[in-house]
Amino acid sequence: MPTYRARVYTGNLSPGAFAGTDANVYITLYGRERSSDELMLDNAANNFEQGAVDTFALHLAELGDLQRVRIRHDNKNPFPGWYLDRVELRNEDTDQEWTFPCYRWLARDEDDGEIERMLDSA
Ligand SMILES: [Ca+2]
Ligand SMILES: [Ca+2]
Repeated sequence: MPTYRARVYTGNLSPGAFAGTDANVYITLYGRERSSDELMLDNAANNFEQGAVDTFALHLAELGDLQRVRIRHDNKNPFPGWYLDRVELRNEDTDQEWTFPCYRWLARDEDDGEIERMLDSA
C-alpha cells in the first residue's frame, strides 16, 4: 500500500482577506485505476492557515496515475471561507508527483459561492 503525501497550499492573500479556514477539509483522489474514499485532512496542527503548507500522509491502495481530486470543506467554525492555491500529491513508492492548481475561494461569500471544487492534474 503506497503512501501518498499531500501538500496543501493555502493562499497568502492580504492579511484582512482571511484566506485560512478552521472548517473541516475533505479530499477524494481519482486515479486511473481507482479512486480513494473521501478522506478528512487533519493533524495536530492548526491546519489551512493563510500562507501555510499543510502536509498529510495518506495510506491508500495503489490508485494509478492521478487524474483529479475533489476537495471541499464543511463550512464549520467562524470565517470558514478558504482560498486554496493548490494541492500537490506524491506517491512515495513510485516518486510520481502531481499538482492540482485551484487559486480560487471555497467560500459561500466569495467567487461563485461553492465550497467544493474538482481540480484537474496540471
Ligand atoms: Ca485553521
Ligand atoms: Ca488540525
